[in-house]
Amino acid sequence: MLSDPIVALATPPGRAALAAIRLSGAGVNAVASRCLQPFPDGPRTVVQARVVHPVTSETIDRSLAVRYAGPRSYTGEDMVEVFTHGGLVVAAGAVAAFVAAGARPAAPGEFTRRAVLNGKLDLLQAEATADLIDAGAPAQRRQALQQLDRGLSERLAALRTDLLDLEALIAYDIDFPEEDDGPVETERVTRGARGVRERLAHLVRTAPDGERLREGALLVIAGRPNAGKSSLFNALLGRERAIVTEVPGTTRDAIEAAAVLEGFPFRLVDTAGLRESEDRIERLGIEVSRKYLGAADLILYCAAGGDEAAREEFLAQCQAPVVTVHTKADLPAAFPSSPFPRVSAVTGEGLDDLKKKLAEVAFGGLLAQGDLEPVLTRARHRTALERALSEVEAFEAARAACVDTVAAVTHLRAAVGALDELIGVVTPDDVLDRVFSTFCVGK
Ligand SMILES: Nc1nc2c(ncn2[C@@H]2O[C@H](COP(=O)(O)OP(=O)(O)OP(=O)(O)O)[C@@H](O)[C@H]2O)c(=O)[nH]1
Ligand SMILES: [Mg+2]
Repeated sequence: MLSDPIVALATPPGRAALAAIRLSGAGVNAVASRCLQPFPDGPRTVVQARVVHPVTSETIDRSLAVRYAGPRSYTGEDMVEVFTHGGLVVAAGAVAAFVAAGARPAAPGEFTRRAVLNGKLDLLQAEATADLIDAGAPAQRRQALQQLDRGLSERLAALRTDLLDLEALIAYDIDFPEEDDGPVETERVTRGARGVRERLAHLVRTAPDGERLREGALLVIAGRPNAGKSSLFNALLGRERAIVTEVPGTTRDAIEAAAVLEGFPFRLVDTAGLRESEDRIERLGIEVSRKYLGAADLILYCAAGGDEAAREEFLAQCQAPVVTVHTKADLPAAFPSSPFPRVSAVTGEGLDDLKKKLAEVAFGGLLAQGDLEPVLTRARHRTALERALSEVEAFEAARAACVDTVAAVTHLRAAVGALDELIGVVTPDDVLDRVFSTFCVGK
């Protein structure tokens, strides 16, 4: 059943002042009124109510309760929200009472899924809701909020309208060819198609930056043994996560940790120092380093001086952009003539500039366009828009080759279809399943 009454704890279980419980669905008032005394007599009025078990009549907590009448609610259905005391026992007991009264425990993301099905949110906004909750860096929050405010949706809706207009223009041409005023109309179609193609291509180009923003940029710290990689890793992270010793070859395995630098999300990876080694474990570690280097969005190379040849050799193998620094800048022997920025994990010298530099290299595209431009943040977005783009290109090619207009128009239809699926106008169940599978229960 798509609208049966569901219940979930919307806040994490554990010691806290309050817990929020949500119920939604047809007949939810009847269910909730069996547990809430008194039950709010009108929508959007908060009442102080006892939560009572419907079978045992035991009082579980004193709460605040509010109800919403559909469609003016988050899901678009009748809803009830109850704020109980927090902790492990109270909220769970209240949820159990609502279940005993006839509500079903909600699946992850089920509230938001209903909001989408009832037209309260489109699919991009639903994804943005999850991104907002998962945001670990301010830049991720800003991006998610912008998407929730329909930044990307509006951009796509405008593209969709233009595609439909183009189709209408051509349909008119098919229906009334004798009224065709010739080259003017043809030019309008050509211009229209080009405009849509360019805007689609522009959005597709934002995908690498956008996906990196959602997932965090993979920043791999590399260099010779003892160069100070683990020390720099710890300094960027702001805590002692990796072991540091004066023995070259200390780090044997890759260590990954999330960090926010200049407001942007990074996944920092400390690696085993690169050298020829007889030690079997160290060799395995160096193998792991190479795998990470292959996947990196960005590499931070720690040069320790006197290893210029090693650095050149290393750079030749890297695909990702490399930022080089001279480590241990506080030591008197620290290569005063080095061409690279100097940093010290001990004194903190150069660290702020390094963070800025890393954010610039990893997220330069986003920094340049500010927060105002919507970007594609998921593979789902990218594949849909790539499909729309190739259909528009196929339309242009078909027209250039003087293919039958009716046949050419099917490409425009297909492009609209790709956008519809992306926005969630028509969305197959398996797409919805995939989007909502990663949601929190209660959202
Ligand atoms: N004075 C000074 N010493 C440093 C600095 N960074 C690292 N060291 C020292 O250099 C030695 C090696 O540091 P690590 O951070 O373990 O170097 P690593 O590159 O991770 O070494 P491996 O894991 O063996 O490849 C340790 O004795 C650190 O205390 C620095 O900025 N200043
Ligand atoms: Mg190390």
